[in-house]
Amino acid sequence: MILTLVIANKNYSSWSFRPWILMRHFGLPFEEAVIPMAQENTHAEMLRFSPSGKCPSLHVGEIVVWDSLAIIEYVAELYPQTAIWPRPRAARARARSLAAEMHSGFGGLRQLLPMNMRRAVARRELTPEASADVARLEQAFAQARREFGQAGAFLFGDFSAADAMFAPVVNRLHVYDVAVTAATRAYMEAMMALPAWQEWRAQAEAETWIIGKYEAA
Ligand SMILES: N[C@@H](CCC(=O)N[C@@H](CS)C(=O)NCC(=O)O)C(=O)O
Repeated sequence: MILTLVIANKNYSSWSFRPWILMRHFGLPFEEAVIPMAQENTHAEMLRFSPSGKCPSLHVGEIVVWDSLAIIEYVAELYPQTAIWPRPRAARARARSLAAEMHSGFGGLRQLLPMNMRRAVARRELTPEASADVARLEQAFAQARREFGQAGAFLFGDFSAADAMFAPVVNRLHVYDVAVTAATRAYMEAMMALPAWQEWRAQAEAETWIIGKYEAA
């Protein structure tokens, strides 16, 4: 069984980063294909792989799964021996709640601070909406770590799907030099030290596509 993950630019595609870091971290074998964004044929190319016309999508034989969270759930089903979601039910419920909250929310932060893996660290002033998102993020991180994460450095102790969903947010907090608590910073450092993170980042840095709207100072 070959899994093929179709993703967009590693430098910019936050939605692609989530399933990719999850699958790579857990050592799940997959092939990948990259469709660069903002090209003349981007939409047509993306439509060839997913009816949503977006990346990421996962292809397993005849099965096509699109949307980051659906891909993560599909992979969790495919590899039940791997603790992709935390094992204890209460922790798993919280992890899924946080993943869903990330998937549907934090628009102020996402709009102001686009993921940009190779951006040099430089502060950007936050809008009130982005500030409110950062406050909620820090509250959610602290609460998960306090209640479920004491045994490790991640939200639920060991790295899980919840951390994968927040990986792009960690990049944003870092490269836009957002002021965060020491506890959030420690969590960010643990995320950025992951071999899978380092690998994605190195490959993002090697890309030559530049998308102006995501690069504005
Ligand atoms: N809700 C979707 C969002 C997917 C999405 O918006 N992907 C972007 C790339 S990060 C995309 O494919 N945009 C289309 C384009 O750039 O033409 C998910 O979670 O996967």
